[in-house]
Amino acid sequence: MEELKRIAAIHDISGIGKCSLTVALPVISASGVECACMPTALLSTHTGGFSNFTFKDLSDEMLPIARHWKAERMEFDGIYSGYLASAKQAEMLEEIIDILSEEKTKIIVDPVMADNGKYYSNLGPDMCLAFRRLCARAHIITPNITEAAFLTDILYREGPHEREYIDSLIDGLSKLCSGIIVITGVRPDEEHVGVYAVNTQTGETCLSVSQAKEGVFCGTGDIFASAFSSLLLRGACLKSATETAILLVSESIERTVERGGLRRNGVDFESALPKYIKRVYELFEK
Ligand code: PXL
Repeated sequence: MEELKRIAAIHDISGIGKCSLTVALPVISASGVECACMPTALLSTHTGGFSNFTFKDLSDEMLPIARHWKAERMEFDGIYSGYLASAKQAEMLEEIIDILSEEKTKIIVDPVMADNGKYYSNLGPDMCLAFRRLCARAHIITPNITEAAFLTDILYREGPHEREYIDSLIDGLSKLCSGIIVITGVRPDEEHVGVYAVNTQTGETCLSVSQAKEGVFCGTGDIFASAFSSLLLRGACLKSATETAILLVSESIERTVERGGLRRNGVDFESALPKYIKRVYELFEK
């Protein structure tokens, strides 16, 4: 039987809004991978669409957690980072990677800092500089279009995205990261949205899209990256990992649109998980 893989998920916990650890933990578990949680900050809600949210930086806990895990001889197949409290914390993450990683460990960096052409509240260009350094350590990066544009100093463009624009982002990102680059939120035309993935080592590429829905859906980048990274770690090929992760996101969005609830509360990934788990089962255990 296949050995259980373990990912250290290094994200904030936002109590409300279904993003970061509150989706990484269930999605990584549903993918058949153990999820060890290292919270970077504790918030009452995420920072998009809510005002007066509480925010506690947990930087002081992170190195002691990493040292304890190391002392307990915990091994990690993946270290997957998302939303970080500050640029200083991003520098600390480099030290944490040094403590926790081994030869086999894949480093996954989701440079969470911006969307729709703007930085998230509390974050700015210093975060972008820190993420450029982290991307150099990563085997997999999963920026959205805005983050890809900021990281490469290329002008942000709303969709539809021409092929040359996506190629220029990939070209810029491949100077920062020599592994797998996945750009999310790519709109090849008015009707579709999805991701473009490139393995810079093999040249393999994959565009996976679904029907676009009006508006912004919080947390979908985290759902995608959690599923995609887990599936790749379990040995799925780039195409299967991309398509299976995209289906989880698009089905979560469909349920949310049917329900018609507040967008800032996150998507109904819970209703989409049973079908996702069945697909994961078919990929690996059938
Ligand atoms: O999903 C990205 C994300 C994660 N964590 C926090 C956020 C956001 C996006 O707004 O505010 C706290």
